[in-house]
Amino acid sequence: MPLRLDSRDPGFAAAFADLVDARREADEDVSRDVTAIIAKVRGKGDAALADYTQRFDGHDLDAGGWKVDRAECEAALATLDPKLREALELAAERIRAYHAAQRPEDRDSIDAAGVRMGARWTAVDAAGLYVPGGRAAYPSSVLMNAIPAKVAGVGRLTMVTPTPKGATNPLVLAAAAIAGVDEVWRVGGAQAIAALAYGTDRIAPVDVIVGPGNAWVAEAKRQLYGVVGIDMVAGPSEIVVVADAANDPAWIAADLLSQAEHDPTSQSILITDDAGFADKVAAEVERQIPNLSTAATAATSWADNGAIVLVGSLDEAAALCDRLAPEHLELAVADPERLFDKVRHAGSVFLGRHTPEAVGDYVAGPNHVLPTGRRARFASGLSVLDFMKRTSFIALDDAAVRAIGPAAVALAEAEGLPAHAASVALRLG
Ligand code: HSO
Ligand code: ZN
Repeated sequence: MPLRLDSRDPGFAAAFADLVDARREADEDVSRDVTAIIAKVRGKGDAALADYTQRFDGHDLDAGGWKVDRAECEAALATLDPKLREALELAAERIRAYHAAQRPEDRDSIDAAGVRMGARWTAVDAAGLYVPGGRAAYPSSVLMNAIPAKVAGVGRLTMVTPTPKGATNPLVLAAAAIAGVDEVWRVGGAQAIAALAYGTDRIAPVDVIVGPGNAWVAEAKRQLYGVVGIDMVAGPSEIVVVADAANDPAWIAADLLSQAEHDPTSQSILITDDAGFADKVAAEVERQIPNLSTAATAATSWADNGAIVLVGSLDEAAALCDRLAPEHLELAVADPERLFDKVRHAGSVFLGRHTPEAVGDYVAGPNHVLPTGRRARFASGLSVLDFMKRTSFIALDDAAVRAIGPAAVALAEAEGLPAHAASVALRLG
């Protein structure tokens, strides 16, 4: 049974605080293993990769192939069910269009003192995309990670993916072909992240690594942050649905289950102002679960981490949402704009009854890689900016250096840095 809270109950504040603070992220202590794996890949390169890949994935890289070549990706695309291909292409087009509008403007201006200054945005030279093996190998995530890199102007986009016993997911390869991934390597785990960061004889190093992965992959990204840039460390998926009684309970139940089915540690929360409606949604969830091929996962997630929060008025919902700072927030209410105006912390917001979160997972356009675990307080979804950096620039002429230089000299002297002072003072004549 999911947790049930009522904001009018005396114990609500404490119970809601517990819900906000509940940690769902596994504290697996993999850091020592990962440190050792990184050191070995850094020292022994491809030999270490071959060794780990044999051991962890049962794949012999030298015999079975290091790379999935371009032709294999193109073949996966060519043999795809046409309806699926169309769906992937529609998704890719919409994701591309949305992210193209994110490309930042350069700045270049001259102020009243005659100082020219500005900033120029450039893409990183190379990016690495991690794609997990097994159940979480989502083609949609390939599009969501790869397209912003390409739109940013990244020159080389390298994908790594474990191929247990040599098996690759054809949908993932087809998505890679559509997104314009330049190369695909059959390596995974922390060893693949280390290879991307430091490079090996075969795999050229990249500058930024993105993409979801298991605890080892996440820890490797954390440890290598600084050697390379990373997107963020993502936790289990989550959704908060704010719904009034005018909704169809079946729709709302399905929305809650759409994130519950991702992982047993995922979290789905319903906030509503109508107890009868809450009961109907809860009953619908139970009715729908057995029909899902993901029933076991969804049932565990809903029972262990799910919650229904009753409020006296939906006006209370915005503040509660901000406390949860959820990855996804659905506002299935008569006037979603009113609530949306008040919400400040959420990864992505889905407005109105006809906007299920799952459209955002696939085809709407905005990125589905979003901050989880309350990180929406300070972080944003993946964007083209994750693959770009800003170089500022300054240009002074004689008049401009005379206008602001003396203050620099004064500060340099105060900091006890005479060479700094001289380099400016000499230009003041
Ligand atoms: N909801 C997931 C993304 C995803 N859903 C991929 C389906 N496929 C991220 O929060
Ligand atoms: Zn999803």
